[in-house]
Amino acid sequence: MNLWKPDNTWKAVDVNELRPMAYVWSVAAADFDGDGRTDLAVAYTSFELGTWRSGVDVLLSRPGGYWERHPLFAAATRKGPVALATGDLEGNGHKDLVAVTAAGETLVFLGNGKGSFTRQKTLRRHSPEPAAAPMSNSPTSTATAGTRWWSRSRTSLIYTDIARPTVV
Ligand SMILES: [Ca+2]
Ligand SMILES: [Ca+2]
Repeated sequence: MNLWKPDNTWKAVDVNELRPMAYVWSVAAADFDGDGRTDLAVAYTSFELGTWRSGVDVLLSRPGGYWERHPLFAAATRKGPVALATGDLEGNGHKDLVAVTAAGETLVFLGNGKGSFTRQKTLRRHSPEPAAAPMSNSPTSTATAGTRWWSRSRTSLIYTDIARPTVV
């Protein structure tokens, strides 16, 4: 991570709280717990103890250059979250998180402003599929073509609704 300094240079610092043996696909930065310090959300795929897992960790910034790691989501798959964005989806002043998985699913996590999130289970379908068709939230499942289309459509909606999404 690179920190901007007053003399217009960058200072590279290590984030030791990242998972070992993990690929980091995406990072989103915002103050998730309202303490004035910018926190991080990290989408990763790890290979620990012989098992592939994908997920999202929230790293809350603490004084002294430390980060408090809070696992937010994990699944035993390599097709988990690969992209993250943050914004206030319902306008309650608390930063929320949106993750898009390699399987084309959209995961929405609503923040409580104190560093915790609740996963939004029910997403409104915006596809030509019958309304009665079940929509899976499992990142290990195979999404139908209609679901993929919906996810992409919803993702672009989110990206355009948020004034300045933080996407890396
Ligand atoms: Ca914070
Ligand atoms: Ca919110």
